[in-house]
Amino acid sequence: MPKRRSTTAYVGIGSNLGDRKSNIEKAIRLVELVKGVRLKNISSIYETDPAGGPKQGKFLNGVFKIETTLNPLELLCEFQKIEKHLGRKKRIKNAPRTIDLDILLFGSKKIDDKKLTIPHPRMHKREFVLKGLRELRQARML
Ligand code: PH2
Ligand code: MG
Ligand code: MG
Repeated sequence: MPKRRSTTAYVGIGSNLGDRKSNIEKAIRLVELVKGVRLKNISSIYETDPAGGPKQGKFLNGVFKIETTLNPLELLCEFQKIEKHLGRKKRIKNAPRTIDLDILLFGSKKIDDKKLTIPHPRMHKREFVLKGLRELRQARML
């Protein structure tokens, strides 16, 4: 089989239901097990006020960097499996969630699909995402 090219992608991770820290740790471990995904670096995890949606608890949020040979929809599918495995039930917009894995950037790709928009349409407005991305970029220069 021909070798697939690998792409650098950045992913937002968040939790505001149950044991948030444990949910994030478990999700990261599951991401590391996905074939075709290599975890490169993780930002600090921040506690953040919920943006939008109904009244709900604070989030823990972070950003991580991967190299992947999957395409964006394959990656989305793997992340949805992990979200489901960790007990995420409803797919209601902005509802509280045990775990949320959002593809923020996928190489320099722009995607506007029913299932997936890249760059993530709200990433520029979310300070915790920008902070995490900045942190990962700085780490790369050390
Ligand atoms: N995610 C949302 C909606 N609101 N607020 C914070 N602080 N962190 C999130 O990850 C978040 C949110 C929808 O995915
Ligand atoms: Mg999200
Ligand atoms: Mg999501």
